Amino acid sequence: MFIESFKVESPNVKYADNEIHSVYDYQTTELVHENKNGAFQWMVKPKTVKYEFKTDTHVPKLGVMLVGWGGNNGSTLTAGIIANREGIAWATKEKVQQANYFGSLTQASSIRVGSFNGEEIYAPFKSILPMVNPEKIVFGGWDISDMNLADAMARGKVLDIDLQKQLRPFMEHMVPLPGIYDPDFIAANQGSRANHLIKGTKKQQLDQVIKDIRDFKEKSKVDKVVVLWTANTERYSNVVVGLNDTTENLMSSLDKNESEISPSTLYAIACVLENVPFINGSPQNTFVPGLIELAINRNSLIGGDDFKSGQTKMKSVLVDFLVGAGIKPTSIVSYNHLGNNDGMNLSAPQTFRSKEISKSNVVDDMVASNGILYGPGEHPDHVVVIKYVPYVGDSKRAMDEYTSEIFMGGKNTIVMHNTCEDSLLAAPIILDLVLLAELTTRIQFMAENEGKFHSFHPVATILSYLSKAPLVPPGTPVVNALSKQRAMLENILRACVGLAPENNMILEYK
Ligand code: NAI
Ligand code: DG6
Repeated sequence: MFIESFKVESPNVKYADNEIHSVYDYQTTELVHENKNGAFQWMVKPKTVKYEFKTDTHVPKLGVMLVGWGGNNGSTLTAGIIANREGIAWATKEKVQQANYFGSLTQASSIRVGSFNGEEIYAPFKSILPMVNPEKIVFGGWDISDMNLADAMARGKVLDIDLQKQLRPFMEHMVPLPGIYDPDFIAANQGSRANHLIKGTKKQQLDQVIKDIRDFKEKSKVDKVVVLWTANTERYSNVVVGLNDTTENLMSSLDKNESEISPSTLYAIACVLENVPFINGSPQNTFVPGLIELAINRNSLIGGDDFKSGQTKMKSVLVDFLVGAGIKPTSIVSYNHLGNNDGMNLSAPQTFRSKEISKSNVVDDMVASNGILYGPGEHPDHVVVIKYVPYVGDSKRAMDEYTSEIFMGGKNTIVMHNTCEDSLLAAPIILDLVLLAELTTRIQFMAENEGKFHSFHPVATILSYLSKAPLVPPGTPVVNALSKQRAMLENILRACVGLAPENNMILEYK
């Protein structure tokens, strides 16, 4: 059964006018190893830590600024939200289609809240805590192409034409702000669309982005802004001692107009200085060490990297299943071809390399979790190929072959073929990222020995479910397995309303 909303009744939860306060017992373990009479022994000690959470329930008017607003993802997301807001329906060759939020964790998925009369009861994911309504978001952003969003939507060739016609009047007046362009960081084939640029030195470009954020906030009368990079994939920046390894060096390199500071890093510095959450939806190393240090010192949220939309999402489910079932993946080969502007940009070796890195590291935690299957340092062969095929446009083809070793030397080969509009997978993920980033800035918590409330670590691991290569604070485990990432996010939000983690034991019926 599905219910629309719920409220928790418990001595551990108080719903006040402006906040939800919860007291929560976190059940965890402490590991120690001992040498007893010459024998090495691991001891696992269960422990309970009391936490308190408080969530500000005042939902702000949210502004979202997209870097690369006029791209396929940016224009598709904007169009999709307007279509939902306006209740637009359009004719396809099969039926009359209604706007929806399919593919969005926050808007279109559910959580289990319990059972009633022998039936499982589910509620919308977004009903756990008050979240921004997507239809109230004010969109803005930058692009190095001056095309308005209606024309950009047409250029993207993602949405049905009847829908585009209805959306055009809502999008024609939306024109991105000029963007920071550095041809050294993206493919040369992008030069022809770069006609809308912030001029000047790197410092002047940074100052302009800061001014843009302030002006947007003022003009659109929003309470909060979140910025998200959905612009072209850049090449990696070189991380060099003295250049960008510390905040001091990064800021002094900025003053020296050092060429190795990428456009994405400039936008991110601007956001951190303005205390505006910044999310990187592409694979490049925008978050160089000096920037991470700046974000930590200023307690300003950063999250990324690279949207986890299709092939990688499937990989982080399938490999988790195989390794969890005691089956040993030994070779993973992932091809994809696509014909949109992202594909064209990725046809250059340097930008492809950024994507290859983020697509390749996604099974490491699952492999490392099973020392029965894999010896120390052992890893499956893992190859990623991306080809640009203009004809298929945004309709990406992804082909994967997983070969595994099974019982008694047998081999098991699974082959998958997925065809799907790339931007229709990415757009709802962008929405989730901005909504969850905003929500997490309203949550404060403390452990029993901490004495005062604080926010989450500014490096937002809570967004991992949506990222191919989750950015984590130094010394923190990276989790790629999709089910674990979702459970982490859901269980933290449940803790904020005093609900135990979903453990699927259903002991009541055993
Ligand atoms: P796109 O090429 O259609 O859009 C990118 C936009 O960014 C373009 O309009 C371009 O003019 C603009 N741009 C480039 N550099 C800029 C800068 N420095 N400042 C402002 N604007 C700039 O690409 P699409 O398909 O929208 O993808 C965007 C990004 O998202 C790419 O990096 C892609 O790899 C990444 N991504 C996409 C996924 C998907 O499923 N669609 C999944 C994972 C990541
Ligand atoms: C080709 O791989 C283009 C990329 O931008 C991907 O579409 C994107 O990274 C999505 O990757 P995945 O692995 O999440 O489907």
